Amino acid sequence: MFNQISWTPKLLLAALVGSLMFSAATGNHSKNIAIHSSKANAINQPRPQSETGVSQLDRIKNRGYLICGVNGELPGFSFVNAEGKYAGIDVDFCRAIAAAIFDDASQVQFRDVSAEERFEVLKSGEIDLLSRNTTETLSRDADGNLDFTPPIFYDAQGVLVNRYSKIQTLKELANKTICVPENTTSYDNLQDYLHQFEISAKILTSRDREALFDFYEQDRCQAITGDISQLIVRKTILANPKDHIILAQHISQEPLAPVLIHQDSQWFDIVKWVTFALIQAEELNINSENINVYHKSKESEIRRFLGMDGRLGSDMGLANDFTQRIIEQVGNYSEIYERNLGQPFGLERGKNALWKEGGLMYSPPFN
Ligand SMILES: N[C@@H](CCC(=O)N[C@@H](CS)C(=O)NCC(=O)O)C(=O)O
Repeated sequence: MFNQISWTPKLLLAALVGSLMFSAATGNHSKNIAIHSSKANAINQPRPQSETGVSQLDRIKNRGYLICGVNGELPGFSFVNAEGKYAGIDVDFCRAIAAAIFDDASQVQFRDVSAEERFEVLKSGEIDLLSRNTTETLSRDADGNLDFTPPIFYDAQGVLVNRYSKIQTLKELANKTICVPENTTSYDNLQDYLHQFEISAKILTSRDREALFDFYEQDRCQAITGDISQLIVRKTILANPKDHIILAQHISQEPLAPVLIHQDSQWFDIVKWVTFALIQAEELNINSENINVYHKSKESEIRRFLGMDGRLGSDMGLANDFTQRIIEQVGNYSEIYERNLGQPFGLERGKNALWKEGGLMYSPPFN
């Protein structure tokens, strides 16, 4: 089982500090990736399968490993932990894909990409997949020749304030300064919101999330906005975490989903059905601990799902038992969620619960 860490507050802090030090040591963003010139992009640009005859799956198999673009500095989603290993829900998702393709969840290389460069790096062909707390929006989907696979985390945009500021509603942000990261939906949504509700507040922005939290702690801004998950995680290392609250009102919904280039429907199907396999495994109560019991199952739904009958995997160019590989090596959705977000940060499942428990997580049939 991957990165099974028992998270104590100390370890958590060490991990987060370690991750921040790592980023400082390597230069804040774009640690492993430089944006190529447009000429280099043109050379690297993966051409449609119809033109090259080489599918994305074959490219990955020939290379011998998957390349995933991640945030790299966001505990719970993707960061380098105290043991120097990448961890987080976005990271485990990439490992699940590697397990499905190679029967080896470790056959994946992670590259840190900033919010600003993420879509260009994906389009340049340097990464196979962007698994980086990225919100699905129509303009991103349509505009950039990109495809979003199903969300792996349903988030919302929230606002963090000091509880002694007495700010309780978004309207009370009038005449205050609000910190927000650049090149994000958080920035666009904040502008829309202030405009729509005629709230006159100042916006203080930066590409550097850590700088924004510094501004907030120095009271250069009286509120900070972003995906609620990251506010919850980052709040844990503020000087006095209990002094800060997330307002009950939300600015927007932020479905975070993996992204790939719109060019190869087999690759899209693989990434999509790996997501569904994680959800379906939870729904069928199959996890990394009990999967052996299910090898002897006589239920046709389970036999098909685990690839003992039928050819669901091979129809997509994978092994028929790709779901077994994922569950054995990485776990089901619930295991991934608890390992990365539930246990370390106490983040409740909420919208990320299965549909039958009131959430939005739902898999179409494995038929
Ligand atoms: N989900 C939002 C926000 C994601 C996001 O990139 N958030 C900030 C805060 S964690 C970030 O990663 N900033 C660091 C950077 O710009 O590289 C989006 O897709 O735009």
